[in-house]
Parts: sequence; C-alpha cells; structure tokens
Amino acid sequence: MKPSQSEFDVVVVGAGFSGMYLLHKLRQAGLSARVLEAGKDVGGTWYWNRYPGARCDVPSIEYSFSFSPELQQDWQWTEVMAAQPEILDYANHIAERFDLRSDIEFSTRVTSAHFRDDEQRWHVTTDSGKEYAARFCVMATGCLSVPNTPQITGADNFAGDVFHTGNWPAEGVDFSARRVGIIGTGSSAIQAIPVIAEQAEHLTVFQRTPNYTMPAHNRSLSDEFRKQAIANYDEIRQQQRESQVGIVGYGFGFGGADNVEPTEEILQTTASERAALVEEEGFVAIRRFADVALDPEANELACDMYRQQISRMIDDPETAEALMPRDYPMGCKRPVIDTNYYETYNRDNVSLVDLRKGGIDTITANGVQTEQGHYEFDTLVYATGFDAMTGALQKIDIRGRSGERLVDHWEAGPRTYLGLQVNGFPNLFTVTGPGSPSVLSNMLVSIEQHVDWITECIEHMRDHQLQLIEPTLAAEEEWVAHVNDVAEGTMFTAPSCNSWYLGANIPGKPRIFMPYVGGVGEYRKKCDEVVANDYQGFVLTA
Ligand code: FAD
Ligand code: N01
Repeated sequence: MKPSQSEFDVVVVGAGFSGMYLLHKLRQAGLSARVLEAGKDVGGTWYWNRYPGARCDVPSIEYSFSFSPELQQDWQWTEVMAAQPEILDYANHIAERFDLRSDIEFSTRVTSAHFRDDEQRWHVTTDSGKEYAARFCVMATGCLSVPNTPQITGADNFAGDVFHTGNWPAEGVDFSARRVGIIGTGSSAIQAIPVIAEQAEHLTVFQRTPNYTMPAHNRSLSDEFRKQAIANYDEIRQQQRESQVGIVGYGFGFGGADNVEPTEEILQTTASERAALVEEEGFVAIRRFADVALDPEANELACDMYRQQISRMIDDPETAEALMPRDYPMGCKRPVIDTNYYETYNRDNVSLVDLRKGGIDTITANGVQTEQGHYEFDTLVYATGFDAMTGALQKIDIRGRSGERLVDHWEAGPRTYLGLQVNGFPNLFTVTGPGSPSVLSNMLVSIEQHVDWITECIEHMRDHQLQLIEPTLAAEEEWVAHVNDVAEGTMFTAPSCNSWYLGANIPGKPRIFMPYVGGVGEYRKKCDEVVANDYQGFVLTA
C-alpha cells in the first residue's frame, strides 16, 4: 500500500464479505481500489457480533464464497451452521489468501462522500480528515452494521458494565458470578440467552415482543458429508443462484417436518390432528404446511400450534403465557432458529419480564424500573438490533449531483434502481442495497451477484470509454413500485407486523418494506437482462 496515495479508480467503504470480495474482483479487473473500514480488521458482521452464541443460520457449506474453486475445496466447515469464531476465521483466511489487507485502511470511518460535478468524481472523507478521490464509490457498508440502542431514560446512570450484541468486545465477557439483564428477544438475544444463562448467576430477560423461533438442530459435519458436499459444489451453487432465497438446504434435514417440502394445507386439518402433530414433532410440524405463509387464517392456526408447543415445553404456566407470540403473523419477521432457547426458561437462574404487562420506565444505577417493579442486576446487555439497511448509508453525508443529499432523496424511504444505484448519484453503487433481495436471502449469494455485476459494469465502462452511470428517475420509480407490489399481500407487510424490514424498530423511520421479495433467481435474471439490453434503465455517458 502507498499511504500517500489518495486517488483511485474505486473507493470501497466497508471490509465485510462485500468489501473483501469487491477488492479482489476490482484488482482482478486491473482497477486501483482502496477499502476504508471502521473496524480494526476484516469480517464486518462477524467482526462486530461476537456475543456468546452468535452463529449463522444458513448451512455453512452454502454461507461461503463460490468465486474461488480452490478456496471452496480447501475450506473445511466443522458444523452444519458455523459459529461466529469459525466464520471470522474464514474471513481472515480470505484476507490472507488473497492478500487483501494491503489495500484496506482499518480504523477508518467514512464520514462523507460527495460527488463533484466539475470533476465527475467522488470525494470521500474520513473521521481522521483524510480525503480520497475516485471515479467510482461503492458502499459495502452492510445492512446490519449500525447497532440500535434505544433511548431509555436514565441509561447513563447505570453503574455496571453495558454491552450491545452488535458491538461485542473482542476479548469476550465473563458473566460468571454476575447478575445480568438483557433487553430484547430478537435473533441475537435468542442465541445469546441460553449461553449467558449457563454462565451467569442470574439472567433477567426483558421481552417486549415474544418471537417465533424454531429449533436449529445444529450438529457437526462428518468427513463423509463434507467430502460429498465439496464434490457437489457446482450443482449446489447453481441451485442457490436460481432459488428464492439462495439456500438449497444442504445439510438441513433434521427429522420430522424438517425433511419434508411444505406441501400440505393446515386449513384441511382438524384441531385434534394438529394437536397430535405438535405432540409428535413439536414446532417443526408447522413446516409441513404450505398455506401458512400465504393465508392469514392458516397462519393463525399455525401460531396456535406454536403456542401449544410452548405450553408443552415451559414448566411455569405464567412464563409460558409470556413467551407466546400473539397479534402478529408467523413469518412476518426474519425467521429465527435456536439452540435450547425455550429450555432455558425452565432454569432456576432465569426470569422473564413480559413488558406487555408494563413497559420499561427508566434504567437506574443498578437495574431497570418497569411499570411492574424494579429488577436489579449488575451487567446490562442490549440485544436491541440495528438501524437496518439504510442506517449505515444515512450516517454518511452522501451528496450526489448538484449537492443533493441522499437523506433528502430518501426522506420518504429508500429509493433505488435494483438496489444497486440511486438517481442523482452517478457512479455510486450499493452492495445488497434496499430494493434488492439482500437480507431476505443467503447474503453471500447476493453479495457475490452484486459484486460481480458492479465490477463487470465498471469494466464495461472502462472498455467503452464511458465516464458516468446513473439510473433514470423513471427506472427508479418503476423499480420502487415493483418492489412494493411484490411485497403487498405477503406476511411481511401485514399491518400488525413491526419488523426491521419495514423500519418499524426505529422511531421516526418511514414504514417501507425495504428488501426485494421477488427472489434471488428472478432478481438475477432481471439484472442480467438489464445488462443484455444495454444497461436498460441506466444512462451511461461518455
Ligand atoms: P457487513 O458485514 O455488515 O460489513 C460492513 C462493514 O462496513 C462493517 O465492517 C462496518 O464496520 C463497515 N462500515 C459501515 N459504515 C462504515 C463507514 N461509514 N466507514 C467505514 N466503514 C464502515 N446473513 C445470512 O445470510 N445468514 C446468516 O446466518 C446471517 N447471520 C447473521 C447474524 C448476525 C448476528 C448478523 C448481525 C447478521 C447476519 N447476517 C446473516 C447478515 C450479515 O450481515 C451478512 O451475511 C454479511 O455478513 C454482510 O456482509 P457485508 O460485507 O455486506 O456487511
Ligand atoms: O435485532 P431485532 P437482532 N425496549 O431487531 C427489542 C440478523 N441476525 O439483533 O420486537 C424493549 O431482531 C425488540 O423488541 P420488539 C437477523 O437478520 C441473525 O436480534 O421491537 N425491547 C426485539 O425483541 C436478525 O433479524 C442471526 O418489540 C426493545 C429486539 O430488541 C437481525 O440480525 C442472529 C426495545 C431486537 O431484535 C437483527 O437481530 C442474530 C426497547 N426500547 C442476528 N428496542 C442468525 O441466527 C428494541 N427492543 C442468522
């Protein structure tokens, strides 16, 4: 790396899997690139989210890159779904294998990115005041990279240690002999709670909305299974790319309805048949029914089966009742899978505070004051999620043509063409941006597709002496309308659903369904068609 150099073909913001693969591809294309990363090392999500229990819920065989056949052959995953340390090892291995660190500046937060009309270049500024100029700027800033800490009165008064699952200390936290309070029961909390409970003297869980979660049935991968998977990689990758969510399910199949395609209809079953299924198979019985995802009445029957299984699993009836999700459909939020989540509530050292009975008033020096009483503990964990999809982009002062600010363009919610570009912001790309399948998919499949598309676009421009690319307003409007249309009528946009997909977890954020629900296969076809039709919907200028 030449430290003094500040002009590049491309500046990339973020060194998670997106930024890492981008750097590799850009180099292969013979382009000069610099990656700027706020963290001290690579890995993004897997660098920041080191909370106990953190792991992937996509089969590791599939939550991995396909771009290098050698990497794919060499890397040996140990479990069906890898834990955070193993995924971070994988990121580090990639950084070393492809010598990526030499073009990444760590501990460098980008604060602004301005397009200069006179130069037709982006000027990118960092928190240390350094400035970079580049023809292209790619935001690989992540969809879940800005932790959300709710503004609760008195938060600063808490005298003990405070942690956020999304910004966990690299050295870890020893919870032994500690009384711990955790706020939130989303995916992160559901992974962390069973592990913290095993260590802590006592754990108090503050739950505002109970979640739907299915048992993960994670297990080690046998040598034989791994060998077979690696030998079948070409086929697995092809299927992933053509699928709805980028997952073939290689390695899933844990017994019961986990093994079957959802083909049955819950609406055709009787109450006693459903009860018998719950008795036999537990939560996973629900997976056999195809209509649950489509029909609100079917969905409610599935929710009822779900609650029956909670009753069966939880010893204390009051705790069981508190854990039962009601009033919103199953499948409207990001699916959650767990290991020993409900079992944990049968432990003597775990208590659940159902905030539906009375919310949090204040945080005090030694606990949380709710409308139901005061709960004491000495360590506080926020498992309160992220300002998702738009958060990282809107934290940067991004200005396009004529100084237009991205936050203004997105005042009523994010607007993009294909989740790749924004009208008025030439030569700025977003990886897995709003309007693309992104968080509704196996992200590594979507990241590879976006990075390939972006790099090939930049190469095309170079080879044809083109300076600028930008979507037309009409193409952007049409795409935004299409993204909304396909989400309409799905469980995702049910009026009772308050998911981060809709921005509903952040006060004041416009309620818009942000990712594209049309599926990674269809989306890929659309992106390829756009290119085949001479970058239809984009304006490319010499
Ligand atoms: P990130 O990994 O988020 O990386 C973005 C990087 O950009 C970060 O390192 C950040 O520091 C940096 N950055 C942001 N803003 C700036 C700035 N202004 N200046 C400099 N640097 C900046 N996806 C799945 O498909 N399957 C899973 O099982 C799965 N599990 C997950 C579990 C957790 C706990 C979380 C939080 C997410 C999970 N995801 C999962 C989604 C996950 O984010 C993606 O799979 C993937 O890792 C995203 O990679 P990325 O490089 O696009 O973004
Ligand atoms: O965040 P969340 P997360 N008072 O937003 C609660 C990925 N991920 O970090 O539902 C009290 O889901 C909030 O309550 P409510 C995955 O994409 C994947 O857990 O708003 N509670 C909720 O319970 C996931 O979807 C894995 O009522 C408050 C919780 O905090 C995404 O990351 C693992 C509150 C936040 O849940 C985010 O998951 C981990 C308040 N003021 C993460 N504010 C895998 O397994 C918020 N809450 C792959």
